[in-house]
Amino acid sequence: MTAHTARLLTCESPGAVAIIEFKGDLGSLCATLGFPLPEVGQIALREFTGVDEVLLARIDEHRLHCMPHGGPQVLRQLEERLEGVGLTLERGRAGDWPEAQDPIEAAMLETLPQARTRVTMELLLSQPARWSQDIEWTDADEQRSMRLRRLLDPPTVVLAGRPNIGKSTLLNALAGRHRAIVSDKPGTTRDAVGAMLNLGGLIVQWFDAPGLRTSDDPIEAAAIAASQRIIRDADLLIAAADCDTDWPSLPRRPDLRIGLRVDLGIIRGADVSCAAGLEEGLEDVVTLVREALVPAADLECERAWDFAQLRRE
Ligand SMILES: Nc1nc2c(ncn2[C@@H]2O[C@H](COP(=O)(O)OP(=O)(O)O)[C@@H](O)[C@H]2O)c(=O)[nH]1
Ligand SMILES: [Mg+2]
Repeated sequence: MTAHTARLLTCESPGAVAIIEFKGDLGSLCATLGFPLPEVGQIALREFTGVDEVLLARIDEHRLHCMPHGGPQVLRQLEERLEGVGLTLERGRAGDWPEAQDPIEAAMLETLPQARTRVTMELLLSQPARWSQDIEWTDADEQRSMRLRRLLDPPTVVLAGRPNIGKSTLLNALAGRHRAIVSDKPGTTRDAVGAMLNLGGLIVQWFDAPGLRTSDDPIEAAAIAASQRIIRDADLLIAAADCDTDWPSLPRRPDLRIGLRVDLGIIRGADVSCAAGLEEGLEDVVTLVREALVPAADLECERAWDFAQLRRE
């Protein structure tokens, strides 16, 4: 039996400072942990034996906030030290944000660490003010909210087309560095090769993959099966062709068609064309793909975004 509790008020992801709230008989707790208890209203810098220097803020008679650095290593050590004296570090739940004005702000703070781009961060930060207005939710709001979830949960984009038409070159040009294997020999990219790309504020997981084909070689057949799975599960399926090759046959209708190596000739039926090897037309590709997943109109819309399925709770 313990007369105290310890609860992590800050979120799990690494931050500059973490806050742990101690409650209960603080005098005996501090004696056990080996540092003097600050007076009510006092803030003190203390050595948390062998772990870290912490700020202690005595909120009232029975509450003490302990603020170590917020790195995972420090927290782990501190948690072990607390377990050594029979205290379990409880985890905060959404809504436990002491600085939040209301549940929406608490949910926003909880979600903020998932934002990987400035666009997403700014959109999240603007939500509490939007939710504080009278909102009449429409189906359009619901659908926009679902599309905007892609800002928090990177969608997969698959570029499928025959070998040797410049798919990997496009991925490399978009990534701004060499990730995929680029080669003159058809079929060099055996497995689907992926990279995380920032497409104008939207992070996507981009793969290139061959279209439907068969092979007697078991390794090649396994690679084909893997790329078929990626094609099937893609959030956005893009067909690729150049002027000399046909559009690939795919298990479903592609969402977009991109023409590659357009410097060698016009590609009929393409929604957009580029010459990635010459760094030409890349911005048009980025805009069209971003637009297909998260339209600019959704980003510019000033209505509230249900960023954490708050209306279903
Ligand atoms: N002319 C031209 N050649 C390109 C372009 N992009 C790629 N290539 C060349 O096309 C060949 C195949 O490219 P790669 O990206 O490996 O094709 P993948 O098999 O579809 O991934 C390589 O020799 C590239 O240098 C381009 O925009 N124009
Ligand atoms: Mg390739």
